[in-house]
Amino acid sequence: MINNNKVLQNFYTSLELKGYKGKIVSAEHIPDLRKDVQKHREQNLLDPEFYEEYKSYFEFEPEVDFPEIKSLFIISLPQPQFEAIFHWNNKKISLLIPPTYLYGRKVIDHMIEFLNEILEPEGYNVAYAMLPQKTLAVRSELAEYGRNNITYVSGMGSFHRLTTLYSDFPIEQDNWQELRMMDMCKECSACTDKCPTGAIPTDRFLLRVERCLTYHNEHPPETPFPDWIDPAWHNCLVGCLHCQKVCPANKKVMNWTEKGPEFSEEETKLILDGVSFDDLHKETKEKIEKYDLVNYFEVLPRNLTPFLKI
Ligand code: B12
Ligand code: SF4
Ligand code: SF4
Repeated sequence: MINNNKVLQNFYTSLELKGYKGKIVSAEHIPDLRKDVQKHREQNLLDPEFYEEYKSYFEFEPEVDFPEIKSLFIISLPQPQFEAIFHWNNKKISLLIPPTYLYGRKVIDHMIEFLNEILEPEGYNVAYAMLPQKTLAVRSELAEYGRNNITYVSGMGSFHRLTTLYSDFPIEQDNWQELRMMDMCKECSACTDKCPTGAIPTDRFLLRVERCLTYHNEHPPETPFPDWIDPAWHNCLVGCLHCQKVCPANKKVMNWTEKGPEFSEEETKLILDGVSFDDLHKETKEKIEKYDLVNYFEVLPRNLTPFLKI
């Protein structure tokens, strides 16, 4: 028990030193997380195609290398947006990449290492968890929902990345809150008004995923954008920032932009032509790898087209 208090203290102090925020809840809540999502499926509020596609993102009966999962650690790390540049017809086309798209794998590895450094010396194990992280963040009181269905962490706005880790660390005190929307949203509808597709509903809270631009521009490259999407609505290389940009809770973070990759005319042409990653020049491959953009490389030809107007 004394040792466990030491671990907890070390966890919260380390978070503070790094500028992260985090919470711990009992792993007994894994079925509750499942219920939170399933409930909406049963009420036919989740698009069936979306549900089929995304259910593999969650493991509600996880298997790990240690005997028992006792706790869930959820950690939030501040994240900037990035500016990618494409040279095209002697023009410089600047496109934003919202927070959490770049360096995804690096953040996960870093989080595993961060927690391992705290727990391993005390004999506890850590493993990467695949759970509905927004729900968990709000249930654990780490975050609150915005009306736009994105989570907000105090001091970070929506510019943060969530990582969840399983552990066999036993927790004494548990904290499981009701799902909560920010107070600020009660008097605001800026995101609903700004969303070009009507994905943020006025008659319910749950996002109409099938209307969200992000859902369509993250889809595999062979899926063209549906006809109802006006090309003028696209605003990012991948993802969409309309509902985060307009949000007053993001005032302090909204201009946090870091330099992303820059592609020459020749590289842009190869990307647009759909040349496979392996067939790119070594320097282009290294650039894409450096920014950890490999997972999104295949969606670039389709996503770039509306901006380059060819
Ligand atoms: C599937 C998914 C998507 C799908 C569907 C989004 C969605 N709303 O579900 C698509 C592709 C559209 C998507 C888009 C985006 N995503 Co996404 N996505 C995920 C993923 C894999 C699962 C999310 C999930 O659990 N969906 C299921 C639904 C049912 O859960 P939910 O949205 O939390 O819904 C709950 C609430 O609606 C609540 N609820 C219902 N009624 C009510 C009423 C009230 C009053 C309240 C308060 C709550 C409430 O109950 C639901 C269930 O608990 C997670 C990663 C992960 N493993 O968690 C990332 C994740 C959520 N996405 C992320 C991001 C960054 C985005 C985008 C912002 C990307 C971008 N454009 O820049 C957009 C945001 C779009 C939007 N407005 O929501 C981040 C979130 C970071 C953050 N700050 O919250 C995550 C955590 C990935 C990560 N590790 O960084 N995403
Ligand atoms: S824009 Fe307004 S309603 Fe939407 S999430 Fe931000 S504060 Fe809430
Ligand atoms: S990400 Fe874009 S399309 Fe999706 S809800 Fe927000 S504004 Fe609407």
